[in-house]
Amino acid sequence: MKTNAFVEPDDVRGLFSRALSGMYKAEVPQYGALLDLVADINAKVLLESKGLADGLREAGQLDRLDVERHGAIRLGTADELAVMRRLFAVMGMRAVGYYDLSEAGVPVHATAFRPVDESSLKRNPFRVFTSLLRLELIDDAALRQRAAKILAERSIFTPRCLELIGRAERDGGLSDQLAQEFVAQALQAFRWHSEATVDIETYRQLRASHPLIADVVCFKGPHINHLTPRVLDIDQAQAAMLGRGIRAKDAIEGPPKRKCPILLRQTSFLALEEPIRFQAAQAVDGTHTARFGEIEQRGCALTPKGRALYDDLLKAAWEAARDAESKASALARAFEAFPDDARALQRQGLAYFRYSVDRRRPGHPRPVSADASVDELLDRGLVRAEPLVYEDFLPVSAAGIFRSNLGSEGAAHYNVGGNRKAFEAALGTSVMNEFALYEAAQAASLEECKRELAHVQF
Ligand code: OOG
Ligand code: NI
Repeated sequence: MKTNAFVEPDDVRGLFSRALSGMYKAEVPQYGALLDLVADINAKVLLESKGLADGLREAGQLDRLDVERHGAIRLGTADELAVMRRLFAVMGMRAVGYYDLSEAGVPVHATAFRPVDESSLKRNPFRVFTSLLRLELIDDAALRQRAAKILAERSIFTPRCLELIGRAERDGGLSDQLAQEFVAQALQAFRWHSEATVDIETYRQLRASHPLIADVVCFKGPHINHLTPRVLDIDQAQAAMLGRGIRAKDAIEGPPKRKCPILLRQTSFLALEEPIRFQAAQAVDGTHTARFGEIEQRGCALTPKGRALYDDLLKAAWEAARDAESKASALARAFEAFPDDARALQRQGLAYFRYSVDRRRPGHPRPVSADASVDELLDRGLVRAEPLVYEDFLPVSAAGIFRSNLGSEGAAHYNVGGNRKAFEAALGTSVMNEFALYEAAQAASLEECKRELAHVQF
């Protein structure tokens, strides 16, 4: 078979993301309502702010907005994670970043599967926050072994899904028909199961250890637990959610509202209580909460220096705040120390940018030397700088999202720290470094500018 007969991984990802969204809409109607709400707000914001619309269009962000979303799953075993990596690779998604959530009392570590090339991100930046349960954090040895045994007995991928992953790896891609089939089969691993694989007593014991452990261990598969569209104004969205009677989380995670958005701001509505049938001689009914809705606003990616400042200010705000209300004002106060205009962020090396030759200003008499600094190019108006969008996640925010959706039992403390080595051993490869990806994108854009400026006759 010729290579050009294969569907592009970007297109497989597009198909999968659309199919997953359709499935989740059918399973959780509130998600559909949330998509409508976000589409309304985005249309309104774009209409009201021509500057924002132009900026997004130029940065290639406008077209991807309608298809942009992330989801999350929680896996139980190293094998599940290894196969999930291969499944996502068929869709052009790689594991980026390591997130240790144990520090925040959640017994998992995680990565984000996402596209990494600029052209792929522009097409469809679908990402999946993928956690792996750390069974070693269950104190009770008998319960730990029980959980491991239950997990070892399940198989979350259909045999045909495994076959098609192997086929894609062997042949280097999938034909149109096989790609469609792959999407349908892959989807099975993400669907909801209203029947538990355990009896209610086992469920309760695992739940008492940590609600997340019950969520991972007691079901046939790692049901997608939320899908998050990208909104252009999260404060408006939060107000609109409350206005439509959606029980949103009380505070927005991440940085406060700013003129020049950074990183990621997120809010969610609470998990649904869903009827579950438990195993027993005579099936027993109960409930479980796992699935929820979330929206997010994305801002620019920060350098390690910018990120360190963000982490410090967030910590200072938390220490200063006594309750939810004072948290919002403490956050706003703390972040006064974070420059809030693009040029200052650029000059101080706090954020990443994509540089492009500014063709709106004709007539530059002096040639540009190959070693001209970015500042010089910007000051002379030869290049423009667009912030690079943050494509990843924030561990403190993620922990807040986990906590708000797992129920009140989840007040565990683990003092073990992360274990990236074990995570990467399970994954079967090392995770990519997100800073290196932004750095490379920024450097490539600057190189391109210099190449153009060396040739262009103004
Ligand atoms: C994942 C929570 C993390 C986010 O947006 O930070 C996440 C989960 O609850 O499984 O999705
Ligand atoms: Ni999320």
